[in-house]
Amino acid sequence: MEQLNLYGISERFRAEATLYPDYKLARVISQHRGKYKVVTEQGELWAEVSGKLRYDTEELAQYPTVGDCVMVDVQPELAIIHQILTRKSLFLRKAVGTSKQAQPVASNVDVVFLCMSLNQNYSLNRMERYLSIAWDSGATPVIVLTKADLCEDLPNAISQVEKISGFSDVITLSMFDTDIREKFLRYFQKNQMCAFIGSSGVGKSTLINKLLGAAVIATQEIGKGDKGRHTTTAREMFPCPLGGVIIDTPGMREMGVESTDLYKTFVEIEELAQHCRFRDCTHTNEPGCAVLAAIASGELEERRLTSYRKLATESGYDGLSSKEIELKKCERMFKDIGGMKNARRFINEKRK
Ligand SMILES: Nc1nc2c(ncn2[C@@H]2O[C@H](COP(=O)(O)OP(=O)(O)OP(=O)(O)O)[C@@H](O)[C@H]2O)c(=O)[nH]1
Ligand SMILES: [Mg+2]
Ligand SMILES: [Zn+2]
Repeated sequence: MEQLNLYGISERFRAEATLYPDYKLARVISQHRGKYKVVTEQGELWAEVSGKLRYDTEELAQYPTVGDCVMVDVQPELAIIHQILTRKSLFLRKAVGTSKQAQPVASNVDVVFLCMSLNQNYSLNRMERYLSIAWDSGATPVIVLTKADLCEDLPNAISQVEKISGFSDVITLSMFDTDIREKFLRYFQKNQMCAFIGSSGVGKSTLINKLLGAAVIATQEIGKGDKGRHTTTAREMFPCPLGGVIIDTPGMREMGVESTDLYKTFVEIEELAQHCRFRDCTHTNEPGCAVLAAIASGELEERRLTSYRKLATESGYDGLSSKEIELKKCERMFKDIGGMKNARRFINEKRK
């Protein structure tokens, strides 16, 4: 049972699990294109959804996601997921491409840390939008201001944010601080799940590594300046030595905020990207990248990809060059996560 305990399974889930005596309780800790990594009392295993669950499932949102407690049948090399236990919360985002279906991002989150850096990423409007959906999602939002070392007028920046923070706490930090863990201690409790969201490059993974007390997650190389790239490409869950569990998420784009402007301007790249092996493909050096393959075959001009990347950067990964694009991105993100309210209503109906 020890391994599983690290991943914070509350009594409520353990009680529900007893309804399925033929299966073992497990938690989904990461997701890689249709395959899941789950942790059971015996340790980590790859898992797949059972044929029946797949057949019975009409909506993407009903598929397992990071944070889910699931009932599995453990086979020698693989676990088969037969049942998802009732979700406490669910973050949804709209799927990339033509399908309008909402896709689950993370489930059962208690506290969501809304991260914004105190340099180019700073935007009060965006934080207001973050807050409005986070509250709506059922998780408790906490504002995290990163890269304090790069801020020229820190007292002013903080006081501006405090004016819009409402009921949320505001934490200000720099990766060079020595008291980071102390600042977060109160949010990490046994069986509690925390998720970090925010634009790419604001320092989410850097911060999580500090909280974990080790460089567990890869972070952007300092001075690499390639801001269009996402360092974190998959949602992943880590047991936190301070108590509870942490979910790291990739930056804005993965949260369903890819710009419609980009989509319309670079239709052919967006189309090609649907055929990349990895759904978070950055078209830089990934195997099975359809965009790079198209360049190699002459179907797509390299100049086109260069231009696409440049605009992607400008339209919100880190900078704020176009307020309008940023606004749209936020609206989308919040609409997606707002789907949570419906999910909760559905769950409550089901319980009655
Ligand atoms: N100066 C300064 N740089 C920081 C700070 N925190 C993070 N960085 C740097 O910012 C860059 C991005 O950090 P990451 O932790 O990879 O950012 P992320 O939010 O996880 O980005 P994605 O995974 O792409 O969403 C890295 O080069 C970090 O070293 C900070 O407090 N001060
Ligand atoms: Mg990251
Ligand atoms: Zn690609």
